[in-house]
Amino acid sequence: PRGGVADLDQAEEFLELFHAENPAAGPLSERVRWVRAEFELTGTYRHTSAELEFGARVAWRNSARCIGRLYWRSMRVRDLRAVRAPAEVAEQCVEHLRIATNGGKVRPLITIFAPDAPDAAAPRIWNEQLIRYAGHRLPDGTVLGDPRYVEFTDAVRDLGWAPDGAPGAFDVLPLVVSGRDDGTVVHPLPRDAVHEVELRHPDHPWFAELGLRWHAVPAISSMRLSIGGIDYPAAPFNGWYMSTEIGARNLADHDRFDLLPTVAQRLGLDTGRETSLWRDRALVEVNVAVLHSFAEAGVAITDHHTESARFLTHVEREEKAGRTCPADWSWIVPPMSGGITPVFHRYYDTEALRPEFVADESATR
Ligand code: HEM
Ligand code: NRG
Repeated sequence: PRGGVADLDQAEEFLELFHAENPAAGPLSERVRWVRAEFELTGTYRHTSAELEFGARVAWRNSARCIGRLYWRSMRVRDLRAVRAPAEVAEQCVEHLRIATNGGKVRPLITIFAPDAPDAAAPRIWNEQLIRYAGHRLPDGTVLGDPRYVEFTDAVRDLGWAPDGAPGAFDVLPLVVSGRDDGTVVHPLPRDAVHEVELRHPDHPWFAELGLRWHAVPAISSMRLSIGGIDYPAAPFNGWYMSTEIGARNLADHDRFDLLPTVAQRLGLDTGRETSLWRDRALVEVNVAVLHSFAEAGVAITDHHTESARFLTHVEREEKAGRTCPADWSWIVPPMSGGITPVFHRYYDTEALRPEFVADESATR
């Protein structure tokens, strides 16, 4: 439900889960009585810090598309529910990146800003992730940078932003945050808050000449966190990258950086016929370069074989704990070498569970 009206049924369902998994938290019935009364008076209720922390971690545990859930208990939660003003939200997103980056030893982290409430709308972060590269539409119709963000780049230009110097392929976009009554701020990210890795290949010196790089921390900022009927539209979170996200999608997709033809050509492969498997061979080398470069730079990253095995360990642990683990096969199976990872060879429970992260427009609109 939108417009700040919390849902009492969802609140009770969440409190039952919280007390079942946290027996030390005291009696459920008292807490439910309190929340009902608070709800009657104010139309909403306030999570305790322990409920908020648990709710955020379980929302990760319930993310059916995420292969990285083995460490769901270890995520740090920054309780910034008192922060609502757009400029302060932007500042705290920068602080989030600094804490999460941790000099390359990336820490899973979520920062939770003010929720929707009957008397006040939550702040909105317009960026899909805290760090993304601009897509500049050039006069000849081609795109310099990440084509996925052409529209967003045009929108922030309309708000007065421009890249430092001439447009490039890896210009970090500014944060855009708005509040219902406090307007919209455009907040460039300080350089030192954006850790990046320059990409090289262990066996091909020419690879470095391509001038490729990627940011160390994937921090999704466009999903609404929903806990016990309360909506937190501004709740950016991060873990670390799995190499295929960068090497097999961001740099490889035809509608993203589209690098396979370039790399295949530099490898001297026959791009004239599909049966040479030039795409597949180039794809492997791009992924080798991503893993090699992150490791050399001391930045945390995981590969799709390791992560697939970990994920099955996670599913097993969840079953031992008496829980089902919702998983979406089409997202869990990595975008390369699917059949040689163990996650390919089975089916998963698909029933959605709450608390959850929701990718609907309500996080940004
Ligand atoms: C999706 C890995 C941490 C929540 C994904 C995907 C991968 C992944 C590979 C699929 C992405 C895609 O295909 O675009 C990891 C790894 C982590 C991690 C290696 C390391 C710790 C987290 C954390 C959260 C999270 C901390 C939330 C607290 C999600 C969600 C999605 C997702 C909600 C679906 C995103 C969407 O619908 O676009 N993750 N993840 N993950 N992950 Fe994780
Ligand atoms: N594929 C996206 C990121 C999606 C989430 N992946 C994670 N999340 N690893 C990309 O930027 O390539 N995480 O919280 O670590």
